[in-house]
Amino acid sequence: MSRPTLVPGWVVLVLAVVALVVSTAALTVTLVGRPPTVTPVTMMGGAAPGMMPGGAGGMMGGTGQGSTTEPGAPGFVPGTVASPRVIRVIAGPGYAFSPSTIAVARGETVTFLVTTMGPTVHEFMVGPADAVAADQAGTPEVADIGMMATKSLTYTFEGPGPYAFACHVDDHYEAGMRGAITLVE
Ligand SMILES: [Cu+2]
Repeated sequence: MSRPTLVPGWVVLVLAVVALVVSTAALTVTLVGRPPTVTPVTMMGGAAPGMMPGGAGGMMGGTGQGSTTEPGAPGFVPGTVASPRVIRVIAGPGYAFSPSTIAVARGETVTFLVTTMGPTVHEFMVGPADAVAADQAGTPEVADIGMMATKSLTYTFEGPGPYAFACHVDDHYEAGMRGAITLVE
């Protein structure tokens, strides 16, 4: 009884090894075939930060000016109340905004799309620098922006400036969670 069982056992083992080799080979082929697939994924990841100008342009397709150039640059189209220029801002991770300096044309209307990266909840306040620094009531802001959430705030820079933006959650501001707005004539 044991012999007949033993022999098929070896056969099964050999078959198992063969199957393993074949499947490994198949897996290797799959993996070898993967790089072209993996590369775009890597590119997407790498493009995420750089996506801001292009992404903003895409977002603006229907309602915005689609300008991806900076104020003062040739071809720049300032945002208007009817068609604000979209600027994407990343809050966090950590206590920082990216970008930390934003150039706007004097008088233009901008829609900030603020996305929180990381588990910490942030807010985005924009306005006259002194009001922003003091967390003055009535200063335009969007609050409670949770992880991967995006909130928008539209603001018209019609005053003399200087302008700034900040997050006043807990001690984020003191930790450096603030940014400057550069007014371009
Ligand atoms: Cu914050």
